[in-house]
Amino acid sequence: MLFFEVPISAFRWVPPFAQGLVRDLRVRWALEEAGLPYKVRLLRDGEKNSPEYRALQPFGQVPVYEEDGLVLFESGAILQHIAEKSEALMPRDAASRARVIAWMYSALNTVEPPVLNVTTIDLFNADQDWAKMRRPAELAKVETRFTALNERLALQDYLEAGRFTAAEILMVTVLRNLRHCDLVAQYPAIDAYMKRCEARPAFQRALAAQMADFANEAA
Ligand SMILES: N[C@@H](CCC(=O)N[C@@H](CS)C(=O)NCC(=O)O)C(=O)O
Repeated sequence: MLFFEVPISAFRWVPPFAQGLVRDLRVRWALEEAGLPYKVRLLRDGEKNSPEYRALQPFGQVPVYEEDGLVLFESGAILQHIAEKSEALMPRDAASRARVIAWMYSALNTVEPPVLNVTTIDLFNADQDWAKMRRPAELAKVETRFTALNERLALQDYLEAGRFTAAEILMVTVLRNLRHCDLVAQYPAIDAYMKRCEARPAFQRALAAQMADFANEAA
């Protein structure tokens, strides 16, 4: 059990389209679910590219998680580490645990790439000719994944172990990247799953904390 506040890194401010999506949200949510205290190291402009920060996160990204001499980057790895500490996020049974980890990879490796391709087109390149031509194919890839995920979630409330786990945090934060469009709403089981997970008090606290940091900076 951790009795001290672990530092995590986050951006001091991002534009509104990214607020509520930045990946430190995953870590905040996991720590909230686990009941572990944390404090946030808010990066100043340009600080992500400083040698000091690059020593912690080689790509200059957020989040970084620090705990008693251990420095971790990659939100998936951080979540797995936190989940190993807390049964709230990971079942103890070895087979279930392995399958939760499989779903964590699946969120990051199978679902997130096509989702981000559509998001990148919609949010940054919507006016470009290449984006208009490319979008239907990228959308089709998301639809293929969502059809399968929807079938699974029509049978069960959670991805694995019959309960909320760290896999939900990754899957839901991936799905949130599509909040600018109605794609998730077209898949009733995914939509209900997302709402079920986002209704959790731990998520609400994590989201409010991230948004409060941006609001403080803007004030
Ligand atoms: N795979 C990394 C991705 C981290 C990432 O892309 N973070 C974004 C914020 S959500 C970032 O720091 N972007 C700034 C940059 O890449 O320079 C993870 O999951 O931690």
